[in-house]
Amino acid sequence: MDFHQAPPTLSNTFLSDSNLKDVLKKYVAPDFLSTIEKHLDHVGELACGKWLEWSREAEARPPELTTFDPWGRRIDRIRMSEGWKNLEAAAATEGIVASGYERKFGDRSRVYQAALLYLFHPSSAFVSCPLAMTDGAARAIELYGDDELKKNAFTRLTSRDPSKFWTSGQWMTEKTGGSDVSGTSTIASPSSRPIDGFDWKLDGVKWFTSATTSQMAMLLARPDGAELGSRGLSLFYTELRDGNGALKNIEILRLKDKLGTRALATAELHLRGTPAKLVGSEGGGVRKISSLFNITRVYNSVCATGHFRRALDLAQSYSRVREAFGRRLVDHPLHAATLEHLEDEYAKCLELSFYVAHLLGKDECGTASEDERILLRALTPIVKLFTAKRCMEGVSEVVELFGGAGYVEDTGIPTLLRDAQVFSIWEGTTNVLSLDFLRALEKENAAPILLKKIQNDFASAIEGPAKAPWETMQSILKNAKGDRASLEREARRLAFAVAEIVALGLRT
Ligand code: MFK
Repeated sequence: MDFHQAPPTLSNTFLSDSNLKDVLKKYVAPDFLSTIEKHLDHVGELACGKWLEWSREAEARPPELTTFDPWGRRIDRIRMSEGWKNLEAAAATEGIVASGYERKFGDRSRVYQAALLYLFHPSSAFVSCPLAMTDGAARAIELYGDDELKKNAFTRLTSRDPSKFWTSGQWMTEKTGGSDVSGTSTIASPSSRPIDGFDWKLDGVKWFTSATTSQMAMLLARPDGAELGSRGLSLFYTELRDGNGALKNIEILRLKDKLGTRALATAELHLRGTPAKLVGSEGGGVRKISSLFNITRVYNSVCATGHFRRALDLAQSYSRVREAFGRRLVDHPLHAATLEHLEDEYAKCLELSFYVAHLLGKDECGTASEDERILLRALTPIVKLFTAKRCMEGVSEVVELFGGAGYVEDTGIPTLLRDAQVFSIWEGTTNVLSLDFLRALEKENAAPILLKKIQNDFASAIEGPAKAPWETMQSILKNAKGDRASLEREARRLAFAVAEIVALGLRT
């Protein structure tokens, strides 16, 4: 008789996730918890139903760029799948960005939002990417925008109404560099004919722009005559299209052919006199846009953790239906131990990302202590780099746990691996973030605060499971005093040691 292997299955991704429920209990008071859980139950159902179908459709129909109409007129139109559009609308309706700004649950609103995002991301075909930038743009406008930006753009970015909801791009990367933006050659000059307050025009090429179908973007450019290097950059706001949907003095040079995130339109853009507004005063562009990328880094962490969870759910499910050597995979001690190890790594990601989301919510609501504000600054690069790497390693292991099936495209497992690779690249690579952690130690004098937090709150962890990373951290900090080059060489080891200590401390 013919043998057919049973596929892995998913059920309500909230109800089946006891880890998520436990971490929520840590941060959310019981009176809020029941309201939040009701919504998450609904979202968990969508994530294994309609959203999953739409995300598959979005993956199967990647964006297509049409550069010219049949008569040779330049149109630069990107066709997105229905699945993608439906997912964007659903994200608005469920308030994935809005929940962070309505602040219905006070300083716990970011924790609630993190739970929504964590459930949404793995069934979103990376609609989570424009959402991250949208949220970051809303935060930058909240901090630096004028009344007009707050009234119009901010309201749209945080809307629950799909017909009003806007997403935002974040254009930093140019050919000269993505990590190092000091060579940015996009020039901003005062416009001789400003329209609707767009009193600057931009000229240059942006080399990587994710979610080019967004309605607006926040970007770095150099006002004509400003100093060279990153200090001469300012933060600008632009709206991409006019009332007829035509791009405003922007040409799409091409869509990127990427390893993963294939449902997401990532483009090279030529700005040719694109109308823009300055956000805040001139200068300080990198500092201002850091308010945006510190949000996207938290999003990246939550999404990487959700992505890891999805891969594990599938591997767990498969281990219960697949038999080999006369037993289910899960009944093989080594297979079970491998899964348990991955569950441990995932649990660290979950602890870290929700802790940082919790600090973010407190910071934004003005309830964070000075120590917590500094911990948020120092741990944002840490949680981003740690979750990205652990997710990628974990998903790679999951591919192997599926055997040959994990290597076959239409099982959907290879997509998980290709997509996981991006988490450690965009929004700061592992090395850039390790150095950003050093920046936080130096600029904010974060080391004593971090050490105090660890010694006070994680004492049993550093005497137990986190003993080794604790010793690593102490020896790096002690040996590198005064020698910048050796500290930089050790920055990555230091960052992972800190991540391990905090994650294990939160778990212990
Ligand atoms: C599913 C989830 C999806 C996630 C969204 C994906 C969207 C993808 C789109 C993209 O990938 S957009 C590109 C993302 N690019 C980056 O993240 C840039 C990575 N490079 C860095 O982070 C570099 O470290 C940096 C560009 C910041 C280096 O710039 P500089 O100008 O050489 O750094 P400098 O001089 O140390 O800092 C300039 C100012 O910014 C200083 O403030 P002051 O002007 O007040 O002195 C710094 O303190 C401040 N700053 C830098 N990083 C900061 C920060 N402030 C707070 N937090 C930070 N992280």
